[in-house]
Amino acid sequence: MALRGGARSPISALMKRPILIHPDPRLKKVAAPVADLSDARRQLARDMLETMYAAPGIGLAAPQVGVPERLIVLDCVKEEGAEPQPLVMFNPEVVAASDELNTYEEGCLSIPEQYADVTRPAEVQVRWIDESGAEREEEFGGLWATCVQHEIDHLNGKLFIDYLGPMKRQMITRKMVKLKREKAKA
Ligand code: K1U
Ligand code: ZN
Repeated sequence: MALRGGARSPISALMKRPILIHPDPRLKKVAAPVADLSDARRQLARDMLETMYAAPGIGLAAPQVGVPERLIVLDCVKEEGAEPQPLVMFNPEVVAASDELNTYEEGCLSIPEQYADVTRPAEVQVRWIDESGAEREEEFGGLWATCVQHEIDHLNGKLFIDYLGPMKRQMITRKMVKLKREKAKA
């Protein structure tokens, strides 16, 4: 008899996953390309969206939940009551970037409560595989462009603080070490 909601059922509950906090060696590794879209990977993508919305955040990359694979999720719709626009991207890559730059005050769910200005291309063309296995390509601007670049950086072991000077980066890292020590004690 098939077990409803059991281990082999496609119906499984969404699970919020713990987010790794910097410094952590798993956040510094280059993630591996995704070779095939298994049910487990689709479930991971749904869990990541659940984790991102709950945080709350506008993006999340698989290495942030301890999975070293090239998968990101994002939804940059911030207005209260607006229709959500979740995007799931397997193996995302920037195929073109504008010369025009944009500076945005970035945050990171792996570096809580720290923000800094980062300058990146204002528009990017991104190619990825969606959750149905189809190849997609789209141009992003504004916050979407900033966020998708921030998330792809996570897949390459790069954090937004790597764009800052050594003094500022070290100061933020020390704060995070202290935060993790306090969390471990609590
Ligand atoms: O990758 C992450 O750590 C998520 C990060 C994405 C991001 C934020 C800002 C610029 C670029 C990329 C976040 O979502 S931090 C939280 C955040 O920015 C936010 C949270 C609630 C509402 C609006 C924004
Ligand atoms: Zn981040």
